[in-house]
Amino acid sequence: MKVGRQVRTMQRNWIGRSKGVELSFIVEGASEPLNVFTTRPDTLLGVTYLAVAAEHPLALQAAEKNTEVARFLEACNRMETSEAAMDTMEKKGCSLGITATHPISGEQVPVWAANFVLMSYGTGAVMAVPAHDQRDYEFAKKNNLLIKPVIYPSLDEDIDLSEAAFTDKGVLKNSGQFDGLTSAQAFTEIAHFLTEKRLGSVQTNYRLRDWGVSRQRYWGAPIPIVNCVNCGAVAVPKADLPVVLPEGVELDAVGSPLKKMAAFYETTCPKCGGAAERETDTFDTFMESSWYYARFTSKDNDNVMLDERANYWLPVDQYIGGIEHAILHLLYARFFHKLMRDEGLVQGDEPFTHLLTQGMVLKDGSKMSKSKGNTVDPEPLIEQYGADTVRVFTMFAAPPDQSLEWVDAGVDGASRFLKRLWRLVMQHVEQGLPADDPVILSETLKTLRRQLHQTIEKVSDDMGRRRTFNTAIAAIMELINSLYKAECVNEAGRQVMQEALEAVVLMLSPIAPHICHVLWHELGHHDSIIDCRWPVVDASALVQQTVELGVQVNGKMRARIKVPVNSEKDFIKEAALKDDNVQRFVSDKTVKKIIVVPGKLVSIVVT
Ligand code: ANZ
Ligand code: ZN
Repeated sequence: MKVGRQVRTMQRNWIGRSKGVELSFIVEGASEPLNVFTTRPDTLLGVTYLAVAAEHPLALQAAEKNTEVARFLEACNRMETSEAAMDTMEKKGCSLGITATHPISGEQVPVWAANFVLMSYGTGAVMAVPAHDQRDYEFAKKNNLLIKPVIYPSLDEDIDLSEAAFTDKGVLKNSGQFDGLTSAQAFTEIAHFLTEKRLGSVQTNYRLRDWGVSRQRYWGAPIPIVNCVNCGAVAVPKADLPVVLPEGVELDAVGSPLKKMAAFYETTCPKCGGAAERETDTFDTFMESSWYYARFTSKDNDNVMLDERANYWLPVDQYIGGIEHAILHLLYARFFHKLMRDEGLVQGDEPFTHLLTQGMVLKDGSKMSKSKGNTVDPEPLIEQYGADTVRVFTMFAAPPDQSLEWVDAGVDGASRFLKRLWRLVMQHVEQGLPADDPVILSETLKTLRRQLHQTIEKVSDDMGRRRTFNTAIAAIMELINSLYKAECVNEAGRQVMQEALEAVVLMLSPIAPHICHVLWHELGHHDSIIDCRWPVVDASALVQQTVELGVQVNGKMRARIKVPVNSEKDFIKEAALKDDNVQRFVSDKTVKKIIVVPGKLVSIVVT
């Protein structure tokens, strides 16, 4: 899956928008009805019990009178309640000894407490439909609870509930007035029925929890709020901003040291002037990392968060980060950007245009990490080979979105490559720079020039669009091989060599800036390479001037000839017959027929 789509899916799941119905079951003797949230109101007539979270008020109430319930809740308190843990742990429960009235059938259904119900989602209670929900099914089997099927693939098909629940949508049965409706129709009809009876309503729930942005820590941006007993939370007036944290703080104690620094927190209320306290919590670091990219555009402005430069630069063209940021950081940054948009600080809807999630650097197959002590410090390598070499090596080792196995020996290869380029430039400039008088290029030089411009085309695409720097470097390496082999002795040859070396140095300069800067000057320039334009593809150089054709005599390949593109057929026939090797097979025979397959083949038939 493309990363962009993958990240969007992860964010969508994280937000977890879910449309369902919230409905009430009346509990005999309880002051409040028991509310549940369901995404499958079509299964309502299949409800055979209700399950509440261990922290649910009904469970707590039952525990007061029932020691078994109390013990169960106690055990639940000790369990991990992360959703991941919930999925795999054993489903346990305990009857609360009470029943609730089914809103449609009027039947009494037992109420249980269960460890798989989250207090923090929906209403903290579920209507259990063991015939159509696998979790409810397992729980019902284990606790001998009723399983009542109400959804079937069609009216004349049966379902098999001996092994598992039937979780697909389908057609309703055993559901009284709703029999025969499809699941989708029943969603609407049952929601309507419950709304009319004031027993329920359509609800949209989100898995996403509120983002608590404050932390009880010293490090972090101060929250510019003053807490006043009379006025509540009051914003620090603009004139008093920024609130600056005290320095020289002792960080050894538990809890925030700010709470112990009266000099920091004792203040007066901006509203009523009474004694008040400054907020001692600071912002979560995610808070600032959610908009730093925007602040970069206006970093020297002390009066506002962002000025008009933000709209000039934003959105960020290319954002790079690890996949571990797919959800929290990237989602918060998007929220924050929309907040800034609504406040009129930025114009666009999204902070980043493209996302590249970089791979990991591996050493001996495992992730480099400080705790494992298997990290490589690039400093000694930079010391030994220079930063350019280390950069070429890293960029060449793998495409940026894949993991890279760090092999020290690879640095040597990168070093040899740069030295090769260095020698090629030096050999060339030793003979003085070529003049730029007009010249006629031989076929060989035209071919070389074609490879040069094909390389510019490929490298531009690899770097600019595909972001595969490794294949860009590989293409430059191939070009350098060809330049070594080429005999560029005459004026025309030296001009092509000059053009090629300039392009190579320009293309390599983002990756090996130092050496390229020097080579650029060696090639006769006085400006800085960093200010120079990227090389441009000469479309006319890409046109293949000659084409190679195979020549067969009586079906056997005997030669390959080169002819100018768009040659006349007669010219091609003549060229084929003139070839030395072809002559050996035709000279003493009679040519019966010559067939030319344009761009491919000449076939000669002799007897
Ligand atoms: C009855 C039912 C029948 C359900 C059926 C599903 C299938 P999403 O899509 O994630 O929103 N549920 C509701 N609140 C819960 C809680 N606090 N803890 C654990 N589970 C809870 O899931 C909604 C479904 O998850 C709800 O729909 C409910 O089970 C359960 F054939 O209700 B359903
Ligand atoms: Zn006040």
